[in-house]
Amino acid sequence: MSDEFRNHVAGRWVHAESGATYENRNPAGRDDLIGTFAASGPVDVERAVASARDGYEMWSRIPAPKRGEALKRAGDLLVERKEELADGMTREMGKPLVETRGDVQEAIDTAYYAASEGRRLFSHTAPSELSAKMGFAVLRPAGVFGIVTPWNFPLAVPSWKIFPALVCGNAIVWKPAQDTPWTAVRFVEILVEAGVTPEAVQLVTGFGSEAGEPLVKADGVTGVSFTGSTVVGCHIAGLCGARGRRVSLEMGGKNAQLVLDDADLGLALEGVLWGAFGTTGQRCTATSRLIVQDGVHDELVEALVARAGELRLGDGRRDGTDVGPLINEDAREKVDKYVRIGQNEGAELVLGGGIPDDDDLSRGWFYRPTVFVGVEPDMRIAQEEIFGPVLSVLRVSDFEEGIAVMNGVRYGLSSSIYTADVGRAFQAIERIEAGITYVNGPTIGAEAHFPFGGVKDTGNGHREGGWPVYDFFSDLKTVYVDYSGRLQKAQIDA
Ligand code: UN1
Repeated sequence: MSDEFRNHVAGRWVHAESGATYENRNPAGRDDLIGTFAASGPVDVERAVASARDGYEMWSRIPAPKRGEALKRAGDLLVERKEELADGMTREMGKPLVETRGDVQEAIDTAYYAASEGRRLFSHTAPSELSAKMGFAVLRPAGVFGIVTPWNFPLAVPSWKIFPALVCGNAIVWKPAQDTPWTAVRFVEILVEAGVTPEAVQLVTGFGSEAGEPLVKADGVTGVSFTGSTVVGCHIAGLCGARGRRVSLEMGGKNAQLVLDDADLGLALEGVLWGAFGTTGQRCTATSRLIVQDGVHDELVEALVARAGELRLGDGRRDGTDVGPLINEDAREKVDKYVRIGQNEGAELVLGGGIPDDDDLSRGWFYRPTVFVGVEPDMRIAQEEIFGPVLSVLRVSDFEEGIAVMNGVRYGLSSSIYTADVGRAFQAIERIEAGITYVNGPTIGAEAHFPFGGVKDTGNGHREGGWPVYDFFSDLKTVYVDYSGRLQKAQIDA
């Protein structure tokens, strides 16, 4: 007997209208069935959005500081259940417990930040050009937001969207990735238990084409916040554009770590191991290119191959596991396809490049940490997002070439430079085309209270995290108060 999980619609836990369900299994061992989940369709989405409109009416009238208090309680519940959530999340998507604990912690940090934002939600005021007149702007709740999220950070990434949306007074309809519905059910339970108006939090699980797309198109949706691939994100943006809806997109990456001759190589090595193989390379911030200056190239590559070859693949719930499985069969096929592409392009495979043959890994979607050297900037493995444990190493002769290679891709999310030269570091900060640059740190490690997002094909100009996200989830109203007692004409009487 496995557990059966439902949608959260109109304040109740309900089956999909059609009764359809789907199974979700552990990617580290496919005979471990986590449960069955609602395979939602357009009718479920329509009901959820209709109820969310009511939820919005109720929740938006609660003063923002009080909304913040509910989020504070949600943060406290996440603290209490951290271990249980981390364990379930690892079972559901595979990354080691140390990482899923970090995922929960990121949601806790976001909860507390958003909770305190209930007492700020600052806006601007400025002097009027006329006397006895005042102007200021206020943030207002905007409506109902469609939230569409990925499986690689099943709690952290949704929390970046849902906590800010809620503290701003909106209702949400959430379509989580089909591979991580368990975490979504648990998160919604926590939000309701913490005191968020139940109708302000609607959950419809299932597949993109059957539930995600109807959500983006549904009447009554004010805007959409999406994290996922660039192809899907641009499709969603088209649907939103045609309907005049706001949309925040967090999409692909091809992040690079640049190591100059004067870098601390030990530090650079630790950084690339964590950046490339953490979360099995399944992060939008993962290091998928290592760009190394001539003078230290061979030494760094040799150490990298030795260390990466020692990483222990396995079930993330088992002690000692460094790298978990890929999320599913399609993901593993995609990674393997790119490895063949890299070989055909003439890159040299120096580590991994296949499915491990150990018996106890055969039930999961494991893939060996893989390193290519001799990669040229125009090869597909240097240009396209692979989303797996595959690192492409590129050799450059100097800083200028390093920056050119770094910027020579369509994406621009995260980036990193290792150098002891402060001037070079600041030049890199100025010239790297990315939303995030780390100096002497890996490409991963974003913190909840700083803006997160990318340039070029990674995003559409919005940011999550930090302070800017509260503007996305609010409407801005400008207020003029004329207390002169006479008609004053702006621009004319001035
Ligand atoms: C993502 O990969 O979708 O900086 C988000 C990091 C994490 C967030 C990653 N804190 O890698």
